[in-house]
Amino acid sequence: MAFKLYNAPQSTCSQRVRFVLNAKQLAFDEVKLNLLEGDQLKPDYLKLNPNGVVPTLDHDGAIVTDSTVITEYLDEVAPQHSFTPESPVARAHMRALMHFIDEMPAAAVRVPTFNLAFLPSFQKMSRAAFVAMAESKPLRREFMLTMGQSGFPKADMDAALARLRRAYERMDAEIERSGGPWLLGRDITLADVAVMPALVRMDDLRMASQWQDLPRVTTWFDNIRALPAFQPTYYHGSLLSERFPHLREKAPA
Ligand SMILES: N[C@@H](CCC(=O)N[C@@H](CS)C(=O)NCC(=O)O)C(=O)O
Repeated sequence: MAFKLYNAPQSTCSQRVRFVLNAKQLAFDEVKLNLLEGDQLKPDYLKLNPNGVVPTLDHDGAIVTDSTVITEYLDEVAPQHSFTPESPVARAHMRALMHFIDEMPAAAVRVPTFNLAFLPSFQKMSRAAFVAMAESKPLRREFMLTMGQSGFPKADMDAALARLRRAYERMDAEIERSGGPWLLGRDITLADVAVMPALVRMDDLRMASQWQDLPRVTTWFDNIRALPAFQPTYYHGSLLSERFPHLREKAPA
């Protein structure tokens, strides 16, 4: 089996897929796209992924898109070190959590990410270049235009942080219900992998204090970072603070 992953080092969705590939010890070629330069919007890439986003997996010529779909696909074609529970009820619970994660923390984390990390790059662009870039995005056009070149207003930032907080609380409740240490209990599942990058991102943006009063979540975070697949997934350049020096200079208020 030959795997080629079109992705970006710092992309949270890509990090989910890299984690599963690494945990299953599946060798893969990595094609790194520069998202700020628009590699994901080039015609050849749009033929693979018409959404103009990463990641995209090429498995022996078969193209699979969307990170949660890719991680489920990998668990089907390479069942070693399974991330999917045996029982259909537990599987359904895992998938429901994955939908919640995509709708809540994975979506909300884009607001602090763009405001704190990417905005300075967009502010250097002319208005016309920025609007053209935003309008060329199949999936994120409105998101980019709403952010604009002055960034999301405080109300949007506060709302995103509140949504993230509710996600940490949901994690805490799931771990308490299952008995932990993972969301669904004794074994790590794709739901844990799905939420991992949002917490890594918030930690990187120095906002881990948001879950410090939830010891089940702090233990979960320590546990996932201690797994052997974590380091190869988060190779140097995968954290925004490694890529954008301004993030190292001061912690957000
Ligand atoms: N639901 C998709 C979302 C993919 C997505 O939003 N990818 C981001 C990086 S994490 C991206 O490629 N953004 C490029 C852009 O906004 O132009 C998935 O999970 O694969």
